[in-house]
Amino acid sequence: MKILLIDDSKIEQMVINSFLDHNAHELIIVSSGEEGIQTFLTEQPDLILLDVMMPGIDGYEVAKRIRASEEPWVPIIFLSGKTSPEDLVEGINAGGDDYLTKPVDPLVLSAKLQAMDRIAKMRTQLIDTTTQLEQANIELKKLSLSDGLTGIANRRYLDQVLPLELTRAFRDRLAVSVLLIDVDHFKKFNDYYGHLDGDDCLKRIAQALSQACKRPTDSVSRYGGEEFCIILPSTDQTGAIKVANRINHLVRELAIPHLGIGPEHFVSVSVGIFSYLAEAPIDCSDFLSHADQALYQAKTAGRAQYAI
Ligand code: GH3
Ligand code: MG
Ligand code: MG
Ligand code: MG
Repeated sequence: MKILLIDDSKIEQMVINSFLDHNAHELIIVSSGEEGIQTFLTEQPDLILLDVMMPGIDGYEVAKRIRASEEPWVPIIFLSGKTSPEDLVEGINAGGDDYLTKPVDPLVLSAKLQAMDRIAKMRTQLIDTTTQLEQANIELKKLSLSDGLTGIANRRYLDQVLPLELTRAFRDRLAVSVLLIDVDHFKKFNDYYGHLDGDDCLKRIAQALSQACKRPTDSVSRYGGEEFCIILPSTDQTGAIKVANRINHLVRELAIPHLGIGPEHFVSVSVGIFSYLAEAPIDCSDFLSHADQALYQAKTAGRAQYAI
């Protein structure tokens, strides 16, 4: 352990120095409270041995200031000539973890150091475990909101985000647009190529959709089997049409053959657009059903296009 001894008495400094097993511990000695706090901050010791009566700020005050600092906890053991129970209580209240009276017995000191070291190690383990758990929780949350096949957000994510976006849009009087995207003749694609190729096709389309969205606030999610949903915050109809055009273009560029609907055919998507102008509150299902009607129009008008 790196031990910081804060004590104004030269004799006490020599005594502690002679007690310590220098193979196991490194000792840093300072003679005042002010210096002690400075050294604590710069050296980051594993343990502090702290005298109470010193010129300048006393040991209690040193302990209080150390505890009030942003630094992580280190054990503080008081070493004091003040021997009453009230002194001990004051030391513990100031943030000390133990209180030994002078003259301190070398065996007692050694045992106390050992005990504090054990506590400090357990604390470190606990912090490590907590950090790992927090990390695992973040991963789990991410997993629970993402689609296993395509890696983009899933329906649960959309269900969480959409109400917030609509509320915010209404509050700030900002437009928000939604695109519903459905793969054309996808049943026939599966029938012709099989489900594995179908899955692969969905992955590539999901990538194209993500690519079509330029703003970090845009969110692409898998809405259902071969249907996707894109929320475009702060975007009016003109902006939404741009994204829809980009989508049709990027999917065409994928050039995934679809011989299930005839020679010379490629996979395409239909897009339904709805733009909400924040004139009145709207709920999620109304918002989406407008886009669904537009999608239906794109389908009946011949697919591979968008409709409003
Ligand atoms: P339309 O152009 O009218 O949209 O025709 P469609 O065949 O795409 O529409 P329909 O909704 O009838 O069929 C969707 C098909 O999508 C049904 C199912 O075979 C396929 N599908 C849905 N989810 C998945 C999936 O996760 N993987 C694969 N491979 N296929 C899926
Ligand atoms: Mg003293
Ligand atoms: Mg469909
Ligand atoms: Mg379809």
